[in-house]
Amino acid sequence: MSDTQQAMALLLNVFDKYARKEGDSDTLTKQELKDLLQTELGELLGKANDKAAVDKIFKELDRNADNTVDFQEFANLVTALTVMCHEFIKSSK
Ligand SMILES: [Ca+2]
Repeated sequence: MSDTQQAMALLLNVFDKYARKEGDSDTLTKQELKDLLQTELGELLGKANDKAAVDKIFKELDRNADNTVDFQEFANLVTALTVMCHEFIKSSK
């Protein structure tokens, strides 16, 4: 597998691992998103422990406002974080 394919497989695995914890196994609830952010991205996000921050991220991701985050909505977060990392790497060169 190429690096890109590995990265995509990893993302799908992470999403699946948290989405299956409670309720619908194809979507993330707010609690599942919180667990995912804290466990997988805690260092990167830092403030993910802050309840208001989790609420804000959840609200922004849940574009169709059905109170769950599906994979398509989750992908927006991944894109935003990837762009952020890219900017960071570019600016630190
Ligand atoms: Ca949604």
